[in-house]
Amino acid sequence: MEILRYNSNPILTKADVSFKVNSIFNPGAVKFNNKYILVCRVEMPNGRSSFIKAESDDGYSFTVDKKLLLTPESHTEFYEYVEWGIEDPRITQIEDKFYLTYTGYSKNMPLVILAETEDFKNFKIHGPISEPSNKDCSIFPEKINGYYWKVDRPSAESRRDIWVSKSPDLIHWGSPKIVMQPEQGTWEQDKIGASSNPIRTKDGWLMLYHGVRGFGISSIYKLGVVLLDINEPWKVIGKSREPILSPDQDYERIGDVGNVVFSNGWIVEDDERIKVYYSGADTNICVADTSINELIEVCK
Ligand code: BMA
Repeated sequence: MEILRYNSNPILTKADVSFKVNSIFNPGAVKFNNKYILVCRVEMPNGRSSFIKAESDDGYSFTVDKKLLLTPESHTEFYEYVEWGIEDPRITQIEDKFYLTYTGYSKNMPLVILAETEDFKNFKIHGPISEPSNKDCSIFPEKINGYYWKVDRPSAESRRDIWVSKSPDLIHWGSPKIVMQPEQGTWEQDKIGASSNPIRTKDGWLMLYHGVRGFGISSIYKLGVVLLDINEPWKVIGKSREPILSPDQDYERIGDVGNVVFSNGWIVEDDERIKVYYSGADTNICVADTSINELIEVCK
């Protein structure tokens, strides 16, 4: 099963940004006040990334803000952890607040930064919630057994596995547990990482992840999906045996980093259909359609 690409992809490119950027890609996604909100990564001409907001009434046609939303410089007291850029935000709503987890990149290596907002205008930046190297972090949308939980992807030696950990306050994290490691001899054999925020379904937590396999001098990034136990989120109930999206179209094959489909956000509609926001070749923003049921079926 492959999720269904929108026929007017890509929906955003650097031509939609009112000032000079190298690329716009890897957005976090959420619905707020009946609008579709994307917090997009823009790579600036100097090669460092910031975030910009794009808004839409229908989830396909987006208008990009005229100015940046968050920059390394917004991180005053945490600047030394983001000096080389902020990348790949995931957004989770818990009650009235939106929590952004993203990569802070600097000479101190990539690590996870947490920020919160209620209006996508004012942000409270909490700073690093992991040590380096760590990426691909997303927070579960509700407490499990009295704790907040996050999924992330620490790097140790040559290992690139998905882990969960828990927190009483979203700031202090502990009790790490491994969730899954790349399956050798397959499309995901070199590294995996959480893509979307996990969503609650009747069968478990549903989450997109990306898998990478190196070929010669390049790596191919594809998307898979996994179902985690509702009460013990480190337990995998099932996962897709084949990717649900692989680079195939020119806008996924050709760009700054070719042969990449990468997602860090999706939006679930009231009828349980899902818009998966993703980027082709680290260069643009695309959308694809699927549903909770279809994704659960491929995990079983
Ligand atoms: C990952 C991250 C993503 C990027 C992907 C493919 O390690 O850096 O931002 O989309 O590689 O290049």
